Order: sequence, then structure tokens, then C-alpha cells
Amino acid sequence: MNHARPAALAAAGILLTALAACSGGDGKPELHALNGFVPQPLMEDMAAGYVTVRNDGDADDELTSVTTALAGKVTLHTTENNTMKQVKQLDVPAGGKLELARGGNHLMLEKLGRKPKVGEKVTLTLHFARSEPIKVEVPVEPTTYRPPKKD
Ligand SMILES: [Cu+2]
Repeated sequence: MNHARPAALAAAGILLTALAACSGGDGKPELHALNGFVPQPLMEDMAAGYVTVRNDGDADDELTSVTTALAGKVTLHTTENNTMKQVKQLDVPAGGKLELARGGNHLMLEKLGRKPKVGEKVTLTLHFARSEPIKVEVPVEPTTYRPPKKD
């Protein structure tokens, strides 16, 4: 008879997890993408990408991948001691934000189909561990562009 209990508990656990994922209540990330841009690349086949993801919810999330029609592949990078390192995901903490910016975390758009020009818009789709994907249209800015500081 002791065998039944762990299975029942596991089933209850799965049910609770499913309910939590579906409910509109507590424990959910609430993400907003803002301030995105792609500096016009100097290279033919590679560009950087920046965007800020704000989490107004009360649960953490993670940016896990980015897709765009412009690039064959997008990788997530951190910068430590002036050295870029590819990572599998970037944290978007509850009540906080993930900031991609020059000299820090950034996207690398690789295998570009063509070189984007200033004034163009690039559509990025951000994929997360928990939240639905977010599609964001970001401008191509001059190579030397620095975004104004704002939230
Ligand atoms: Cu990089």
C-alpha cells in the first residue's frame, strides 16, 4: 500500500504545476521589450543586437533564444573582462530587467542574408523559458549610436 502514495503525490505535483502555468494569478513573469536596436554592422555577415526586457511580474524568466528573418542564426553573449562568451540563456529577474547594451550582454546576429541599413526595421522574436515569445520591431541605427538612458 505504501507504493501508491509517491505516485499519487507525483500526480498531484504535476497537476499543481499545470495549474500554476495556466492561471493568471500569482507567480508569473510579465515581460515587456523596449529600447531595442541593431547598429548598422561593419561586417558583411554579422551584426550585434540590443534590447531591454523588463519583467513586471513576480516570477523569474529567461531569454533562451532569438530568431529573425535577417539572420540565419542568433546567439546570446555576455561580456566579461572584455571577452565575449556565448551563453544558453540570460536571466530576466522578477521585478527587474535584462539589459542588453554595448560592452555587456548582447545578441549576435550571424549568417546575415544581407547587410541592414540605417532607417530599416528588423523584427526580432524573443523566446523565453516561461513566457510566450515577444515580437519586437527594432530600428537599424548608425554604427556609433548610443541609446539615451531611459526606462
Ligand atoms: Cu558577441
